[in-house]
Amino acid sequence: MNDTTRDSSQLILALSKGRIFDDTLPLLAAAGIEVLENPETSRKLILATNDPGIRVLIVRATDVPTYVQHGAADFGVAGKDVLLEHGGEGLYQPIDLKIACCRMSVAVNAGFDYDNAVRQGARLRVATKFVHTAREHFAKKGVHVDLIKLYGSMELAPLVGLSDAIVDVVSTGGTLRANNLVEVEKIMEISSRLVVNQAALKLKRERLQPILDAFERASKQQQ
Ligand code: PRT
Ligand code: MG
Repeated sequence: MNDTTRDSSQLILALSKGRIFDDTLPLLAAAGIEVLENPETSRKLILATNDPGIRVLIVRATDVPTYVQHGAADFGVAGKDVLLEHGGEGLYQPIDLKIACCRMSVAVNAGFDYDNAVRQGARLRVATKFVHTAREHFAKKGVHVDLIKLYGSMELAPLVGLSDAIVDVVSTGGTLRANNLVEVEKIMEISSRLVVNQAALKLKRERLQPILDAFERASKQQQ
């Protein structure tokens, strides 16, 4: 990146492709910002907007908090699931945007009696990408678990005997049903948050505040 990114009038927004990008577009529009390229068709990772002072970085969903924490991006949008795993260090989280909504749940094979296993004090093997959230959830319940860290396709783990249960985000429930899994416990509701680099919030407040205000108004109208 060139030196212009260190100019306090320049803003960098980190987004992931897919649902977060798509759901953030109307919020950007409310702030008068239009992204000039489509990340689904362009191979570019830094996208221009109609405002020469604002650019969009396309990164993996789980990497958004990291870019913002280190100031490589001034602000970003990330799911609560991702933020809980990251820990939120160096990040200011001013707005729940109420986009990309889903829930974090425990799911098992349709034939597995989860409640009984819990009652019996069985030690459960749980596969998940969300190890911090899962550890905390089962610790609160007093259930002993062996956590198996995966990076995707958690639904496969119980089907092939890798685990007794999974902790994953669910929206329609279609993926669970298609794999003969059932949701046995909801851990929490999930939505995406605006995250802002703490130093950028101070140094670039003048540029950031109108955008944060527009995001807040637009996300309230969407509810
Ligand atoms: O896909 P990638 O590995 O790059 O990363 P990611 O899965 O973290 O990113 P992405 O873009 O898929 O999700 C970004 C954010 O969207 C997540 O951090 C969540 O906060 C939120 N979100 C909302 C979801 C879903 N809904 C969702 N359904 N994230 C993932 N899913 C998955 C779910 O785990 C299941 O495997 O989509 C699949 C289909 O869900 P059903 O229930 O509709 O069938
Ligand atoms: Mg995904």
